[in-house]
Amino acid sequence: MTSNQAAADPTLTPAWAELAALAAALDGTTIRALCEGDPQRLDSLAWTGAGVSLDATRQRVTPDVVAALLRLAQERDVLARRDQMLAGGHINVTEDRAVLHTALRAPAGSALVVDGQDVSADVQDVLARMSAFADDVRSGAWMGASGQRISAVVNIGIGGSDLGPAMAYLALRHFSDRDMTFRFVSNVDPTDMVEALHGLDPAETLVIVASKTFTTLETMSNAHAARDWVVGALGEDAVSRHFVAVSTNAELVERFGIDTANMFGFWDWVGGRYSMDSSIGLSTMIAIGPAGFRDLLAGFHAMDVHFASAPAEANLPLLMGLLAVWNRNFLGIQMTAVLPYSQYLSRFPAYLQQLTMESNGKSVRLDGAPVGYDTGAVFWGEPGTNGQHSFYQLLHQGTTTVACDVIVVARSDNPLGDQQDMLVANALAQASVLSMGRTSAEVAADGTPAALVPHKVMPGNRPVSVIMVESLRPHALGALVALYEHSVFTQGAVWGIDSFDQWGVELGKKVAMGILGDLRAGSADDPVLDGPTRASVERYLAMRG
Ligand code: G6Q
Repeated sequence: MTSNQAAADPTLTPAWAELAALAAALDGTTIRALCEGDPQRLDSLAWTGAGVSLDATRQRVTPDVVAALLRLAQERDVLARRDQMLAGGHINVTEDRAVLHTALRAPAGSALVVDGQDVSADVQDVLARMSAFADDVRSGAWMGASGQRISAVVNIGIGGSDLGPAMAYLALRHFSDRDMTFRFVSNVDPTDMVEALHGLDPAETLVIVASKTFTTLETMSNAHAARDWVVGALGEDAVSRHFVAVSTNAELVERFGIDTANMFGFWDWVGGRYSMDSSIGLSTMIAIGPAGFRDLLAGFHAMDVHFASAPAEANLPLLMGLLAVWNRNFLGIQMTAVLPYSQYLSRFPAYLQQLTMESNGKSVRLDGAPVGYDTGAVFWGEPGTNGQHSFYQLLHQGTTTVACDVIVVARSDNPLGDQQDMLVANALAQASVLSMGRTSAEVAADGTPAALVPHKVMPGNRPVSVIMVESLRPHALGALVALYEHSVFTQGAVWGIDSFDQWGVELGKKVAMGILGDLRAGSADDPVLDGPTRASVERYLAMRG
């Protein structure tokens, strides 16, 4: 083994071998047995940081496992890599870029110079412009072309330019201006656009075209459709009053007809899925106001500071990421269900799907060699209690073990009788049943007929983390998102992969453009089409008529 191999391959570290041995020794030991056997567990497996509490007592781990995971982090230089990221090192190796979403929420005067550029001054400059604009829209000082106040904002973007703003708008709706309507259009399916514009008055609508590149097929098609809608009603001159852009591409923004004075920039060191706190969050800022947005940024920053400075053994994102590595690589768990017990967080699982799977769904290491171990898990989920009445059956009794993140918001912004207690009772009940289960003896002791006993046994032993925040004010949402961001970073650093590129999504886009040419020509003769695709094109052309 060369030292390069050892540096690239986590399985060659002593801690990896130690963890494998610990996993073998724990085989057959249930979470319930671990909890019953260690009354101190609560003290050693629950942590708090930046207002977020992470309770890992229901994970299938012992304090020894956590200690070995921390050694793995050390042997993998995770914290050194974290410091490199925070200092603007080009840790996105395949794109040769810095990864600096943390700079987006650093307080003014943070004095970070990267690649010769004063990053913090740039960030504050854009934030100030966004704030002035958001205030103008909210106060009515910014008017549409016919002098009417803006009452609706339509954000057009996709992927990282949609999921964050759409998730955040729902999550922070309680803090939003209720006199305004916010809609989010992402899909190239024309239905998305048509339904989003339904009932809106172009004279009172502001369209935000959110696209880092300003070339994305879906976004540009939808932006042109919205442009036609506005121009059809108000004339060509209305474009500059009804469209603003969030982009890094001034040239294309201008060509679209948007005044670059109304363009809010960001930088190539902000990855799409890490951009909800950049100017991509303009719709969020208009919805909750600049002060609310600053509170959101402060929450992100509080978790950044925690990640940067808390000791490893009490560092939430580090520990959460390491537990994910344990579940994935040593317990062989392939999926994580995100189960927010908060209706406001109903799009949070979708948001996390991109953050986690686009970041860590990789199968080559930084040095280009194939990984010989599992990387990113599948993330999915739905808010509780709804999920309980649908897919939880599989979580409880299916043959696939799914790790669960149960997210609890302690205080409701909408108290209604004791419904909040009902909600939290359900969250904690699920966390308990998933992890502790119910044995056949316990089921039988309830007087269950013998034939039914095996059907009612709950195997338990599903690893569960309970993540709790006091309330869902913007600060808490920021801290929660940053927790997952840094957990994703930690996993990627252990695995030695590039968590910040996304080459796997490129080829499909290119192939689609080729097929689009065929569909426009109405022909399936293209020799580059593979057999099944040619047949599907023919079937589609016949059905389309
Ligand atoms: C995220 C990805 C991707 C991106 C979209 C939209 O990390 O890069 O989801 O955000 O493809 O790209 P544009 O903002 O350039 O339109």
